[in-house]
Amino acid sequence: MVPGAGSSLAVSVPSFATRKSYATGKIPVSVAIADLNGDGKPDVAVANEGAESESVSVLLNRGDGRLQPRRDYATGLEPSSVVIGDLNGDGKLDLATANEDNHTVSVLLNRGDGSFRAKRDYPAGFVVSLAIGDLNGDGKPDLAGADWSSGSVSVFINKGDGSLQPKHTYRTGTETESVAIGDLNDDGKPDLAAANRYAGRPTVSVLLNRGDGSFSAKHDYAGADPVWVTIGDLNGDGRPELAVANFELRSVSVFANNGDGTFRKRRDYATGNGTRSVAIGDLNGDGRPDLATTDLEAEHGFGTGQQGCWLRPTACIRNGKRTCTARDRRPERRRPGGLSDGRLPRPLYSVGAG
Ligand SMILES: [Ca+2]
Ligand SMILES: [Ca+2]
Ligand SMILES: [Ca+2]
Ligand SMILES: [Ca+2]
Repeated sequence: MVPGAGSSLAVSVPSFATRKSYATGKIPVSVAIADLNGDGKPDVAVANEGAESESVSVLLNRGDGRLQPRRDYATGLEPSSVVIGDLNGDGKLDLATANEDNHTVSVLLNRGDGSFRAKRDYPAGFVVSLAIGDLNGDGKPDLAGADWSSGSVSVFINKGDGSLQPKHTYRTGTETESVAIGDLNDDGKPDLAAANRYAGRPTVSVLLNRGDGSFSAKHDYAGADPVWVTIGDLNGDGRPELAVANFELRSVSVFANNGDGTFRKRRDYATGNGTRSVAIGDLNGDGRPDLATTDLEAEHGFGTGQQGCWLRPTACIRNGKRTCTARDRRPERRRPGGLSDGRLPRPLYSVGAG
């Protein structure tokens, strides 16, 4: 709260109505929100990685905040991440997914009414999450993918018509889980940040844009247990920070920007257990950005080889003082506690920073 001092900002403690659930496909793991049919109301796209029904569910807004029943569109196998952007420049927002199982990116172009044409697939490597942004400054959004198995970020430049050039790969660290796009050194060109989880050397990599959508060699910062990175100005100096979720350490790290795209040592803030993703937004309307995390609570222990876990979303809101609310514990999803190859379970949901 900021009483007095001439403040006229309307400030309220954030609160949320009881959830309303809508059916998606099997194992919905990633969600993105934007106006897909051009009626001015935000719609929802969800990646469903459930076996034999891999798809994106599109749920159009009825206009009153409720959503229409889903319509599903086939993607590649095991889509773990969905992003939205106008890839072919027709003014209608399109979809792209990263597909872990057959190592592709699927692009689905909007027919113009919020329905989508059949996918087109591009070879991608083992990309586990995607970010979207215009990396080469031609006005058409491009894609960046975190490649877990090769420890790199793959950049897919848009040819302009929604088809993608072959990927360019940039070395990051080991076990790259997440990538984010934002202008980190204030030259007007979007840069990349990547979270590299490998326990032997957890790092956050920063790669600056050379200006043409190619990237300079990485600069690494020591991370804690980095599995997700997002970019946003947290201290109001106009230069974006990095906010990083630490899966097993119940924390998020904030790396403050020195102003030139280099970053200070991280500062860690406590969250819930199994923090899988983090987003930035002004949750209470005071004009200052807050952080929200998804925390997957491991009842039977990730990495122990035991079966089953319960996921409990919690919201940790930080804005001067901290409030944490834990919603009712409920079994959401069961899957092996540790994936056989050591990778993490995907997030229950992820939230774009807008
Ligand atoms: Ca809409
Ligand atoms: Ca389009
Ligand atoms: Ca571009
Ligand atoms: Ca830049």
